[in-house]
Amino acid sequence: MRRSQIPAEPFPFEVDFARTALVIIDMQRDFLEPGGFGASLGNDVSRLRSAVGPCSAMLEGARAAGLLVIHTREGHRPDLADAPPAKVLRGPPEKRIGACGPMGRILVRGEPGHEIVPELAPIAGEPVIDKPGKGAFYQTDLDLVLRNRGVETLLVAGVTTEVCVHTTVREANDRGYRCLVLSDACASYFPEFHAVGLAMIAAQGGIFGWVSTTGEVLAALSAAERAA
Ligand code: C5J
Repeated sequence: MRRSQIPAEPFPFEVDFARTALVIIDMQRDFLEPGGFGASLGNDVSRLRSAVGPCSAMLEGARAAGLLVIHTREGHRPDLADAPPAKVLRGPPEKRIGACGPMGRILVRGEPGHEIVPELAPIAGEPVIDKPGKGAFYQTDLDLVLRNRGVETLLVAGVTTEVCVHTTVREANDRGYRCLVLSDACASYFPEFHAVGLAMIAAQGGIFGWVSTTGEVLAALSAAERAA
C-alpha cells in the first residue's frame, strides 16, 4: 500500500498502512459498565460509551484492510502478586482491586469484568496484551509483538484518554513509534480531561503524537485500498 496523508493536529499525518497497527486500549467491562473498577472509583461509567461506536467502526475498517489489531486489558493476576500495594490499598476495602463485585473480582484477570465489551471482542489472530499498569508497554511483550510485525505507526483508541491512552502513547513515542490518537474513539470520565489530554498530545508541534478522527482515518484507509 502507498503512503497516505491523514488530516490531523498539529499537521497532516503521513502513514504507511502496511506498517501500522490499531491499538485499542482497555475497552473492558471493568471500565465501561456499572459495578466494575471505574464505578468503584466513583465515576459515571456511561461517559465512556461514546467511544464504543467509533472504536467499532475503526475495528471493522482495520480488519477489512488487514491491519494488525491489538487489544489491551488492564488487570491483575488472581493472587494480586503483580499489583503494587500502592495501587491496591486505596479506598474502602470492599471497593479495592481484588474485592468481589457484581462482575467478579475487581480488575482481576479471568473475571467477567476484565473482559472486553462484546461489541469490540477480539477475534482469532488479534493479540490481546494483558497489562498490570496504565501503559501498555510496561511489563508486557507489546514492543516485541509490534517489532516482529514491522510496525512503525500506531492508531490509538480506547479509554481513558488521560490515563491509559496517554501513558501508552507516551511510552510508544519514547520507543520510536509514531502515534495517531483517534479523538472520537477515546473517552474519559471527565470530558475536560479528554479535551485537555488530546490537546496535550498535539501541542508543541505534536510533542508526543498527532490527533485525528475515526472518519478521517477510515477515509484515508479506503483511499489507500482503492489506490493499491
Ligand atoms: C484507569 C485506564 N483509568 N484504562 N485505567 O485507571 O485508563
